[in-house]
Amino acid sequence: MFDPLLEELHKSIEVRGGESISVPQDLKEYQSANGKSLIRNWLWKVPGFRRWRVTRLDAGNKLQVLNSVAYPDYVNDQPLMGIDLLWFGTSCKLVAILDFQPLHQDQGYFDRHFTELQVLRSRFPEFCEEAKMRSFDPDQYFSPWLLFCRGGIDEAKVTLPVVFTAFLSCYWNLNESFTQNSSKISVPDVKRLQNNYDIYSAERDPAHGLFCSYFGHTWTEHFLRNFLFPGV
Ligand code: BLA
Repeated sequence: MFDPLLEELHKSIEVRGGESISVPQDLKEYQSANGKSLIRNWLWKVPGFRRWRVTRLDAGNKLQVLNSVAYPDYVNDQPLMGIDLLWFGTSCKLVAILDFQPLHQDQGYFDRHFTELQVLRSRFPEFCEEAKMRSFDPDQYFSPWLLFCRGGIDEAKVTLPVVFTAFLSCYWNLNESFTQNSSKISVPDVKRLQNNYDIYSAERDPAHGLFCSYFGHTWTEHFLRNFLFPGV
């Protein structure tokens, strides 16, 4: 389901000078004991970013996932880029979340970094669902303009590809607008806030149980600590 989007993401990273970093074999690709689920992970070193991770989970008809987080360099206080796309094939349900994940919730920060995302969101009413969150707190590391859709096949096949391209382009524009003087949060504070994102996300991650059931507790802990949230 998400392979064309995965390819688009990787191409857009490569075009901007991204270089793939080697991932340890047991994290790069790992199969569930019953052979029905495969998880693949990529790491990129992209100019302007200290880390960019990408995950693709293929659990057949049950579940397809594309997940990615980009962490800007510590000299840059811009939001992280977060993407979580899930397709539950048996019930034909899409859950898609794309956001510029803010380090702070204050108005000045939003004014500096979220003008374009605000405009983008207004173009896609299907992705303007109110963020009713069960695991996360919408006021921590999510923006008021996150693109959130709980939909079906039409949203997955027709709207999502358009939203995805526009969203990526909007995030690249933001990153390209960065100049040495534009960051208002100090380097140690950006570092602390980015690491807190990892700590917060590791505690709340709604996929934890799912990973344990597919890949076992030991591998899941290794994956969370060493790949998804190394700042923990
Ligand atoms: C929800 N994400 C979910 C859910 C699952 C995953 C199973 C619950 C689905 C549902 O609510 O119906 C799955 N998350 C994953 C998987 C990975 C993962 C497989 O991280 C693999 C790496 N989540 C993110 C990022 C964002 C994010 C970067 O990892 C930000 C864009 C958002 N996921 C997010 C939100 C929800 C969610 C907001 C709804 C959670 C809630 O209801 O509180």
